[in-house]
Amino acid sequence: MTLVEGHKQIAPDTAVPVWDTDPYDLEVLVDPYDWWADLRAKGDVVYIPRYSALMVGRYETTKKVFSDHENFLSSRGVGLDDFALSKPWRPPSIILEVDPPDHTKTRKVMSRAMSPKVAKALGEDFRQTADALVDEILEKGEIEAVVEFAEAFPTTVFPKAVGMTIVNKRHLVDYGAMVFNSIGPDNELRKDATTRVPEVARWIMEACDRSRLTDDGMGALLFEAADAGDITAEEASLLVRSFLSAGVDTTVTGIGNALWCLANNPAEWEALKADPSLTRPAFEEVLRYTSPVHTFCRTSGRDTEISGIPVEEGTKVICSLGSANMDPEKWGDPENFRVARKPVGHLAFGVGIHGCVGQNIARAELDAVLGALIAKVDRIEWTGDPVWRPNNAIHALDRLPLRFIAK
Ligand code: OVM
Repeated sequence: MTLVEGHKQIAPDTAVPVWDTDPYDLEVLVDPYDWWADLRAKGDVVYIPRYSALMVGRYETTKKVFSDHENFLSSRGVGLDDFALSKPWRPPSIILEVDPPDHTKTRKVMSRAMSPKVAKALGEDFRQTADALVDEILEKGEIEAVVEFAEAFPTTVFPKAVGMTIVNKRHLVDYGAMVFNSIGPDNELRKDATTRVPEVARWIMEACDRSRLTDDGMGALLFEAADAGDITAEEASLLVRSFLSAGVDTTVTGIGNALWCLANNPAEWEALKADPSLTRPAFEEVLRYTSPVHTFCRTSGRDTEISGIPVEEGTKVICSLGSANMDPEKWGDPENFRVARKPVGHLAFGVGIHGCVGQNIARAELDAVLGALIAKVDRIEWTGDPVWRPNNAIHALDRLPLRFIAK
């Protein structure tokens, strides 16, 4: 069998449009919007010869593939490597890279550890931290907001929420970037990420050990589930690793992208300040408009179809959540960032049984951050040009030179 990017080479159905392009080209990753429009224009599903994979980016099709966990598996990896054929770069996640019935048990434990009740209890600390951080930023006036705001907030509140006693903020941010770059092809981004794997991954696993966690955080809730016999202690540690894989870089990106949206759309910032009840909808619109996680793959576990087109077993399907979130068929005027849109059904958290299990925590973090901004900040202005940072799965900023002017 010929392997391409760690998965089986496929012979696509003759009815599938062929598009000779690279979804992971650096230029596409830093400015994907026109490329996404081209992807949607090609059809419901396209064949990407470079990676011998299918790709979807229209809203309805992407949602359908993502919702269909019986045909489109996660257990064979959510990147281009097929775990049935090539060795994963780390022991697979027992909640992300898994199918039912195994998934059902770990998902339940993780949902409980990040329930609305847990998120609500964390809200107080999130708000205090956000208030203090915004005060600090207003004192400085001009900042590089990726490091000084977007990274600063989650790396302060999240390890605390998990109950970590050893914290290395740099490792936490880098590990997230590694995990997300690793679900792309074997390009420079992935190679760069993996050169630092041994050091960072060892630190991460140490930090996940029960002995390194307090007895009152979200981590402790997982070990309590182990004590109750719902999962094993090893599984609890691996689920703490999932917190650290998926909980830092994503929320860092959410905050950075929110600042980018608000600085670029002063009238929308004014509308938000005038009506703080739009805080939650504004964050949902940031998610729709910028898709912090832009791409995930699935693998067909059997011969199946997408939009009537045959799909053979073992086919990687690259799903562009970012493109789906900009599909005019679904959104009408997707290119306008509108805080009052209320974009119900956006795919930024995914959809179906693997939909983001941490979304309550993410929303609580952004409630706190946006709340503090609304309370204290009058204007958010550029002091230079924003720069995007390419990543195989994350659509994030690298630099946000901003000025914050107090009310
Ligand atoms: C994990 C995990 C979960 C969601 C996303 C992610 C690719 C990782 O369980 O490790 O990043």
